[in-house]
Amino acid sequence: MKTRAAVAFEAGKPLEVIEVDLEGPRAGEVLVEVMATGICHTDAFTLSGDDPEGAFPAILGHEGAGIVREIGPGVTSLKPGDHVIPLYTPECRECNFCLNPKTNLCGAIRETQGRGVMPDGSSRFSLDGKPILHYMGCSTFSNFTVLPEIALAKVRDDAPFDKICYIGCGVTTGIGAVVYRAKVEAGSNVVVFGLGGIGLNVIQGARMVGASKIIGVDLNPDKRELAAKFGMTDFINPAEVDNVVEAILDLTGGGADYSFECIGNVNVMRQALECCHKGWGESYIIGVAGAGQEISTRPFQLVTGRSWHGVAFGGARGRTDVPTIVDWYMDGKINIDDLITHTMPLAEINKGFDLMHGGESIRSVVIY
Ligand code: NAD
Ligand code: DAO
Ligand code: ZN
Repeated sequence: MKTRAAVAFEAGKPLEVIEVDLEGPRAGEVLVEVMATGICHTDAFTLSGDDPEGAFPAILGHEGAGIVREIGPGVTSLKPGDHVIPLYTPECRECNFCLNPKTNLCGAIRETQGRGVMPDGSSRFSLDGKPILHYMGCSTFSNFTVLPEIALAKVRDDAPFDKICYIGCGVTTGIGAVVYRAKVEAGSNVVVFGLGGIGLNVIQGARMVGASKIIGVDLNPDKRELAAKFGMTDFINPAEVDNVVEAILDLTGGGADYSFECIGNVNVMRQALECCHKGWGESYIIGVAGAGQEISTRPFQLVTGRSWHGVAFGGARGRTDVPTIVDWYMDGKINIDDLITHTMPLAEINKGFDLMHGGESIRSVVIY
């Protein structure tokens, strides 16, 4: 079939919205009509050429929601008409990662997904007979896409696509880090570095579990108002204090129970560890640092009971946990609407990237 898609032909160039060829689903695969997709920093990172795994031409996009239109042989858990959210972190429920309760990183299709192809090693997208690569196993910047069955979460069919697409990455990454990975207890002190599309979701996750103090740290004072609406109780602008770590130790009476780095800055990662309470404070790295960068601290920080962790996709097991997060949204337990600051048709997708680079949007969503 033909489908309209925004194709990344080259690093550093705008996407081109054109018609491409899409082969139907093979065994274990599913054809999905994408109804809406968010535009995330990771798409921009790959498009910039800085992503060591980035390859071109490719159809980017990994934060979508849509409807199953056709299933390939052997697919048993989905049928045409089902509403789904694509998962860049799949859940096969059989590999040694999925069988270990300590992780949400499924290993079943990791190698081919990283190369931009389906599990059988080939691409379903092409133009003039030449393959176009998939991206993060999702390629939601195409109106129709093909995914493995294990990379789709089936969700309720009364949830709006233009909001729940954000659960495909940002919402789950932030809220999940609090709920599934750190398992923050009610009454905890939480510090969130970076109040963007991820950090604001960490904040609302912390509020949801009943954290008592939720401190937001951001260089941009304009983030204060929105973060307060999502549950932030205190704000620190690093440019206005002598020492961020000291300021947090003072505010918390000794340090954070939990901290989350949501920027991708290795210097801030160190601050996030060192603002933790001696004896028990836990720091979680969510931000993705540039290729080749390294973190450092004095080992005595760890000897004295602080611990350093990282988390991908909020520690969520997509097929199991994503439907629950959709329920939280539909039940009014979490706010997505106020984070979606801009919407646009596919033809204007490059505008969404410009808004992100200009710091003007939290999330732009393309509605097909
Ligand atoms: P964003 O740009 O919307 O937000 C970053 C915020 O950090 C901005 O508000 C900015 O003002 C602030 N900031 C920048 N430098 C700062 C500093 N030195 N001190 C304090 N504040 C500072 O980004 P986002 O979409 O929220 O993404 C955050 C990070 O999370 C990115 O690195 C992204 O790649 C990563 N990410 C990780 C996962 C995962 O699973 N681990 C998933 C999605 C995104
Ligand atoms: O299993 O080795 C692996 C890779 C898992 C991918 C997790 C990616 C998380 C961070 C990237 C940002 C996502 C938008
Ligand atoms: Zn698995």
